[in-house]
Amino acid sequence: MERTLVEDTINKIGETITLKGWVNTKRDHSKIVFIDLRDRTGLIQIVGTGDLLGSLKLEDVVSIEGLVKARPEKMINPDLTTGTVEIEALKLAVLSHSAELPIDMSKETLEVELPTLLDYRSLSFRHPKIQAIFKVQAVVIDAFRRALMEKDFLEFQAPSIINAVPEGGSEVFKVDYFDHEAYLSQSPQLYKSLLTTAFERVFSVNHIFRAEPSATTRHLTEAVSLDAEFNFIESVDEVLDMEEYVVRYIFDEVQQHCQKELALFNATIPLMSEKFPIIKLRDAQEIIFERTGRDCRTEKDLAPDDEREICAWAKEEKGSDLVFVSHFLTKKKPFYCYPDPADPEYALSVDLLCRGVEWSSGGQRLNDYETILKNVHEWGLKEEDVALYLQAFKFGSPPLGGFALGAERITMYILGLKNVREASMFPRDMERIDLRLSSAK
Ligand code: AMO
Repeated sequence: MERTLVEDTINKIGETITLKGWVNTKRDHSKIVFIDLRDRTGLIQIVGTGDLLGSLKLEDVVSIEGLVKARPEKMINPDLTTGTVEIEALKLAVLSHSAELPIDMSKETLEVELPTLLDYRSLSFRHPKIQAIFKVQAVVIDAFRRALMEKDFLEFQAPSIINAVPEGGSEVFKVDYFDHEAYLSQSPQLYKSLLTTAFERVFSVNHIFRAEPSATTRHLTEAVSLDAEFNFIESVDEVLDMEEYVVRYIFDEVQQHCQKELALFNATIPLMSEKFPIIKLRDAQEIIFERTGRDCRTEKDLAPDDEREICAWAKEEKGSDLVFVSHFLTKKKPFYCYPDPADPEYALSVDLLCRGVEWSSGGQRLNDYETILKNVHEWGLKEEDVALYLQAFKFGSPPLGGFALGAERITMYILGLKNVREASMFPRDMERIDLRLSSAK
């Protein structure tokens, strides 16, 4: 008999159907046994005799033929999409046996510490709440793509092995590349910018690698970056408008397609005012000083506490969970950033913060070949390392800008997860490349 999916059972009352899936939970009353069967579309209650279902173990894979019955009014389970029906099991075939489970998968929330959850990643993926995280993430990434395709952007594939370090400094992984030294890409920045000189509008969904020796709840060593870049801009405002459009598009899609998933986490879409507020770094620092007495006015960047504070301010004063912070010190930003002509010590670079953390960086980029070349030297880079980039700007290059959003951070802060590792299927950090490095020694 053809397979029926769990979510379709509610329309098949009175029919005999075949369901296939995993035994998610089991309540054994000896003569009568209840199981919740799980497939990719959800959970459904199956009831059968002890003789038929009694020997089943959790995570066994089964094919069950059964009769779909409407549940009596008082037995309806409002927490289950299939809560109006149950299946009376008639026939059972076990397709695959599961070994005894090392973690209890039957709870609504997995009650294990994060390291254990990651140690048993193949299993934890089967838990409805963990699946919800990656459903939301898939919708976020898909929405990012579609938002930009609707604006005529072309998707490109960025290389992961690169010869230069565009974002500056220390946090790179070196690669032994035949007889040469290469790096894992920190960002597709130089590629997306140079591509605009041919395609005008480009975006990519790609992995970035950061050898940050810090074990925070917000940093991975490999993350998914949602990058966009475009040219013929009149000013940096166009970049911010584009980013705001993309973020709103993402939220709309999550709101539309992830109701069930948001409910599982008791999560809501971030609060948005009519226009995302924008504030200069220095003004943000003044506000933080006024609100908390903490003096960060000489700092080059916002510390985590400052980010939280300025988000609290934006929410209270502007009715927005999102806030753009602009004008970081030019000298502290990468060589390609565009200094504000009115105040060149500060760059037209802009971070987007939401719910207390940075979700993206972006801004206007230099497009004048001579200025870029001058900066390459001033920033201590080797001309030959960025030769391809320079070439693009030598031969005609309109004003440009762009931004990059972190896919894991968006997922984490939409759902209110405590650790960014929960929002990465296979998180890499200082202590883990699938297996725990400390125990692998
Ligand atoms: P930046 O370095 O700020 O900007 O990165 C952009 C966004 O990517 C995410 N992100 C990370 N997420 C998890 N773990 C990490 N280690 C990590 N590093 C970055 C964050 C961050 O805001 N070239 C610029 C972008 C641009 O200007 O277009 C860049 O790389 O959400």
